[in-house]
Amino acid sequence: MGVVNITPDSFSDGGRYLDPKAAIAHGRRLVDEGADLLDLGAESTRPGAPPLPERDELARLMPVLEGLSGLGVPLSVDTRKPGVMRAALAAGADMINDVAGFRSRAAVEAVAGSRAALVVMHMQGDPSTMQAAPAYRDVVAEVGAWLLQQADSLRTAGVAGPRIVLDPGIGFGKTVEHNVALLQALPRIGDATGPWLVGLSRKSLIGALTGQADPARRLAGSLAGALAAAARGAAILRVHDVAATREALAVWSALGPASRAGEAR
Ligand code: HH2
Repeated sequence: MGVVNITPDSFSDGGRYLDPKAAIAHGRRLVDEGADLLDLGAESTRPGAPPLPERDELARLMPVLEGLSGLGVPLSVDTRKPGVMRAALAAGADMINDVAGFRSRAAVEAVAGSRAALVVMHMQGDPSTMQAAPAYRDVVAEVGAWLLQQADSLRTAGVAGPRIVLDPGIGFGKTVEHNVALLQALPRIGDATGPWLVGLSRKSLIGALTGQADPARRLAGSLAGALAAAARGAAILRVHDVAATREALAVWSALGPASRAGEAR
């Protein structure tokens, strides 16, 4: 999943693709590089980000969603707002990615009657305060239970199970230790077994593990993280650097995990 941030303030590429033409060109480039789907986001959810009015989010998103339709890959829309979900679905979005995990009744109602895939992501709190003091008794059990509860409420509203994708929400109300515990628990987080989307590309987790302060220079760490997530069964990797991730995955999958190499002997 290639990331297209149509924002002035995203943590790693804010401002580069705010112009719709630049965002559309970037989306096309990511598909040329091998993205299987694109995730379009018009509101930054970086720690401390202020909320964006719905009309501003729509004004950024819709020209890019329209400009990238017909490209031959599914389009995901990263939004927390029911009104944006409805408009995106009406314009043909194939997936709705809600970093708030469809917490509100209005969000569930906005998507239930569609045929789109739905990403349920876990976040403790909201972006303006989530990194202030994240706390859990047992992060793996709590995140897993919350994701299953949200998936249940979508199913109760009529969403077929195979439409639902789960995401532990790396960096969303979590310390480095919380993020590591969740990634190490994959492919099973508590009682939840996926399918999993993992987004760790360029995040502060990678900065903390490598000492690399500049998000734009966290490629090597992000690739290692992507391979670790793939090895643990992630179905979708949400990444900024599609070509490099494709190359890393090609080598990793040709060489195979140790257990498969053992079987072949
Ligand atoms: N991470 C970000 C945004 N959306 N969606 C899912 N499902 N999972 C993630 O891990 C995830 C996400 C943050 O990354 P980015 O879009 O690059 O930054 P920003 O929120 O500053 O625009």
